[in-house]
Amino acid sequence: MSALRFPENFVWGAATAAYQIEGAAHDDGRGPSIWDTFSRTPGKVHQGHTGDVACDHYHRYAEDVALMAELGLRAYRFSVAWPRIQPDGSGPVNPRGLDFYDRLTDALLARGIDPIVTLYHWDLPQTLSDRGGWTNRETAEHFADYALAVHARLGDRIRTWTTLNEPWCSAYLGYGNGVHAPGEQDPGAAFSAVHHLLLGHGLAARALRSAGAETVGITVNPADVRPADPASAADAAAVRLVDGLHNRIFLDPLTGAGYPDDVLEHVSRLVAPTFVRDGDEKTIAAPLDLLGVNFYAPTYVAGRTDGAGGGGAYPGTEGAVEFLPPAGPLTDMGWMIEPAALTRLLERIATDYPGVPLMITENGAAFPDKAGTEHPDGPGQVVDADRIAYLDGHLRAAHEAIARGVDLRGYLVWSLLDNFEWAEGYRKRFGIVHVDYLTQRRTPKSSARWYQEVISRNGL
Ligand code: IFM
Repeated sequence: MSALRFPENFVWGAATAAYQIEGAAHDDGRGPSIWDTFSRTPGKVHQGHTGDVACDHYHRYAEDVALMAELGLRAYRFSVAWPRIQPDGSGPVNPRGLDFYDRLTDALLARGIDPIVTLYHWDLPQTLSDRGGWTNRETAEHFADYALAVHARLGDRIRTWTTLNEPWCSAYLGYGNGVHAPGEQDPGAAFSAVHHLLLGHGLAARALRSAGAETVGITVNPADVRPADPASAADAAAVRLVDGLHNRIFLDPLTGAGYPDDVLEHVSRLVAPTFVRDGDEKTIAAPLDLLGVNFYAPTYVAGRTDGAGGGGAYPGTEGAVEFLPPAGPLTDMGWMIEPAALTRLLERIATDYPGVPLMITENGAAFPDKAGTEHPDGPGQVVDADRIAYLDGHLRAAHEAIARGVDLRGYLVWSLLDNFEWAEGYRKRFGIVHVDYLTQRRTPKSSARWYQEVISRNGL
């Protein structure tokens, strides 16, 4: 295959999230989050794994930043743990929590790595959850205060701020099917959470911009929703419904179009959307400098009229929509590998929501690679050809989107390190760097060395 070069100044980096790597769950005044509670609830997380220690990044950040520099990363996307900054989610700011991100930011900048901050990657302070979490409008207001507190400390050094990571997951998995914290199963709560997450984004984005933030954005995980049978009208209707509940419910209001009528009608069948107040849609439509896109796999659906569809995580689709079992080669998550879906998705976003620069803020794959004390591929080696193939395919797909005119600014691999994969615990490994959880030893996998080459060549 011929060489592919990415645009000059294309941002190459990696991403992680606080609860998944930091550990130090009780250090320096950190308060409890919904993931501390959820992971301690029997049956919720694989083998009762928790983020108490994780990759111990809180104590090993300097070593990890050195590794990033060795790999040539130009950017590093990390999230700030709200409960470190405000242990109860509101009120006094904990300076020792901010100190950690201050040290991390300085370490990154000293190595020429651009920090990209995510303010919320799912670790809601437990106290706020006890008051309703994202179903309570006050959480959105507290989120803006918290964003300002972080900006007040780091705003002199951090250029790129993203508010939420994947609000779809927070709302539908957290409050809809309950597979994520806080584990509620209530369709009305899921939609109320969607709205308050978006409102929190809008309030925080406005506050950050007034405080002088240079680049303000949000990260979503939009779906490339495809029909099982392209000729079927029922399947087309299922695509439209799932697209509405996954993509348009977020992207339309974020870009100023307000909630789509068909989506509001669907929501109204499950809950009266009284949580949407006058002026909210305007707040949510705060100008976006960057839209982060997290992508892993496409979604294939079929329309059912016999009430036999599973409905998946989408409230109100039970019986009417069947989510097809993933086909073809799968990752260790059981997710399909179809890079062309990424090109389609990026093109679609660029077409339907023009004018917003895009960045792939997560893309990667879990594979059960082994190292160290387990089954070494050789001394100090973790050979992960399957991950390289996945990343190579998706980078080619991203390049194709750029060639078709999409304004794609960068690519951040998920993830730098193997880490706590939420309900799956530590059994799923997404890292380009292997973590031995017994010793905390880091071993760059072959994919890390491959990625290092990609970055140095600015292409494939
Ligand atoms: O690990 C997660 C991450 O926290 C959010 N996006 C998807 C990843 C893989 O499931």
